[in-house]
Amino acid sequence: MVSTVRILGTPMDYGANRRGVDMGPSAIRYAGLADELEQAGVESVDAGDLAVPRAEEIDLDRNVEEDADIWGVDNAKYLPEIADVSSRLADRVDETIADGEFPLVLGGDHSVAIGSLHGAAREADLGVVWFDAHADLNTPETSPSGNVHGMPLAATLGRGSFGEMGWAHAPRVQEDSIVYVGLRSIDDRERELVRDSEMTAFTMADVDERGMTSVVEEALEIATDGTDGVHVSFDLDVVEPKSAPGVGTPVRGGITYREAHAALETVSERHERDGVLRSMDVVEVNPILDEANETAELAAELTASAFGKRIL
Ligand code: B3U
Ligand code: MN
Ligand code: MN
Repeated sequence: MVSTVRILGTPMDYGANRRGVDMGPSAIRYAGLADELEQAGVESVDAGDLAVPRAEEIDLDRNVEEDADIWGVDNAKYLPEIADVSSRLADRVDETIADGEFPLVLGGDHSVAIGSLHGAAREADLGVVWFDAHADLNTPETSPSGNVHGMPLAATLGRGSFGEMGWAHAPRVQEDSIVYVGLRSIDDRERELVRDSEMTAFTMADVDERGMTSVVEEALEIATDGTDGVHVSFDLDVVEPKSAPGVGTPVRGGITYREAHAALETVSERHERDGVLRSMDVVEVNPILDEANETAELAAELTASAFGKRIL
């Protein structure tokens, strides 16, 4: 069982350059996260949301020019704002672990992982299991969109130039301890980066061939090998859009509702055996794109599966 779960809402949408994903933390709470966690038998405390200024308050033209002039980075939208939120989030995650609680970061877009990984890897060698349709390994140099939610792993690994956000490089996250599950949409230049890296990538084809349980068991083997614990980063767009319609960049052919539960049940089984889970984020829920808050409900349910909720 995990220690008390501390919910750290991070309503950041700068990385997706799209409004709505900032409402993710509220939508997941509204969908019954606290009840779900109770049913999983874990205690939780809600630490509220980090302060994130609204995107409308920020002049993006100013921002882009200043990014280029001051930060030396011209293809990473809202980078100064993301750096500020990330550094505060990293402190909160680190503090939570130091207090003996379990950080559960609710995004927001996937750029929140820059802060959660940095915080979780301050006092530990950290393995990572990254559930996502996308590889999120673009750098400002390779990104086709300039959206930082496609770049968090590059920032963590110290690849590409992030100007003054270079601090995001977390040396205690080693490439060969990072494992992807569910990949199916990778940009051309990003594909080279993944292929040339030491990360392990389980694509949808691997999930088809081997089954989810076996894939996640192996992912955890790799991520725990030589590390002190594992961070699970769960991007809801890894799930088939029919079951998770409320995400900014849906990609057909994702994991099913059942596979998603099986994946996180496998994580929790492993955690029950040897306490490997250190921190987690649940990201990219955008309730505006979802008529019935179905994606947030799924996010809440899946979190409970990760923390030990079972059918019987
Ligand atoms: N790889 C694309 C698209 C993308 C990445 N992450 C999401 N979308 N959610 C990019 O913009 O980097
Ligand atoms: Mn992602
Ligand atoms: Mn994604």
